[in-house]
Amino acid sequence: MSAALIGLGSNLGDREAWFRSALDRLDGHPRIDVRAVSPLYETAPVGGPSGQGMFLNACAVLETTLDPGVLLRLMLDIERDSGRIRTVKDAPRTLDLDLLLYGDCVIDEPGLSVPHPAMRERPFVMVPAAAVSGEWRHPVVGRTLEDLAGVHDDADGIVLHTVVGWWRGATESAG
Ligand code: PH2
Ligand code: MG
Ligand code: MG
Repeated sequence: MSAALIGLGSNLGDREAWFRSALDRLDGHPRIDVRAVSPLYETAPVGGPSGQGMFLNACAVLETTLDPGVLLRLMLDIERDSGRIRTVKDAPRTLDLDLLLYGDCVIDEPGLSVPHPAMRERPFVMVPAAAVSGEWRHPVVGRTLEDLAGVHDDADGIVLHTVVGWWRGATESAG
């Protein structure tokens, strides 16, 4: 069993419903358990075309026996089945699922970079990541997610949206 941290983002359609169905599908997989989910945060869009809607963002901790490449392919399938259409970079999307961390693995392959290379610079990732798994150490920089999120404590445009009960009541931190 390995622990994986994933990021969820949506700014099109019923954002919360995309998150719920994605987590249901991951948790329903025989080789994946969803262990913990962060609160939902409403966040201002960073980059991409102007005029796009506000995002919901969250993070979840999975336990899985799938290797990272297989897990990522499943996540991309779920995005596609949620109506995600890839147009320009950072276009509005129904569902974005990013593989942020996989145990303490460091992977740099075409199409698979773990830790996710942009995660530390993005408060809309680090605030929910620290909330769900603050003690997890980033394997490249060796600092905890809580510590790394602290850099963004004054982050503008990150607003707590739903704290408890948005996915089967799972709100416990995985530690
Ligand atoms: N994702 C991006 C680009 N910009 N901004 C917010 N607020 N939330 C996101 O999830 C997001 C973004 C690329 O994946
Ligand atoms: Mg993303
Ligand atoms: Mg993505």
